[in-house]
Amino acid sequence: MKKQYILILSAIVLLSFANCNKDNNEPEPDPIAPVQILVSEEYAIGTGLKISYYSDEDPFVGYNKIYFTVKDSISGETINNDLEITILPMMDMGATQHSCPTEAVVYNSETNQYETAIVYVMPSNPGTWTLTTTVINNSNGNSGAALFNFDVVQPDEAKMTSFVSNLDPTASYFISLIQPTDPKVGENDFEILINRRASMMSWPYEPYLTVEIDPQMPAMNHGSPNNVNPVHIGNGHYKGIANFTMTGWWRINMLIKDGEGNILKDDVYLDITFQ
Ligand SMILES: [Cu+2]
Repeated sequence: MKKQYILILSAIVLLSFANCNKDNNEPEPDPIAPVQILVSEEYAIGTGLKISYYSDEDPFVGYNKIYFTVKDSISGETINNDLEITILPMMDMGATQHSCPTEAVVYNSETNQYETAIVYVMPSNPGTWTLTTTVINNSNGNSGAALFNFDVVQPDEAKMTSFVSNLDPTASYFISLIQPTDPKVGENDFEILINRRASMMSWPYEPYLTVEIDPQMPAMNHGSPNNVNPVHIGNGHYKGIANFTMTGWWRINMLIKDGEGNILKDDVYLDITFQ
């Protein structure tokens, strides 16, 4: 009887310890850290590698941050060096095919992921998007590609806008909103990426433009003070400050000039609504 009691007591003590250890070892989830969404997972044929395509949200028309995790398809081990990765997004619209703006793929040693960004310029339907991700494994010389299929949706509030130059009807420009991702009352970093469509396959960034912004609340007929015009900070990214003096619907009106000060477009805008 006494022996049984001791056994049960020991079991309870052991279980308590087990629980303690579990609690201590499991990292607390960071409520602020964005959770990556797995968009698609494919084998890079010929490399023995499996590539996972992650994103902050489901693919949308606009500037998409993209993260690749590359694993050995047999061992499951994450491959984190000596890979050269290139990407080719394509939209098949039946009669025409086209690509879209992309950024360089860079390795992030803190997350063991390869990071890039793509501006999907149209939603799926009509047409389909694919992303070909080519891997060269420098450690063994193997190379191959993974082909991802996925849908691209149009957000309720556009995160990308395009315009045709007043000076050249063949020149189309694409302005993608990067920041703010979480707008608030007060001064917000306002960052955009500007690309030009040189051809269906070539969408270079535009580093030589001048951007003047004028945030307005169309429903209330007022603007705001202390805005800072975005200036080029590299790779076609322009960064300034948009001051939102209250919550609600804001329209960031933009005046775009070329390097010589000629106006390319004076009525292009992006809307930002927040509560
Ligand atoms: Cu298209």
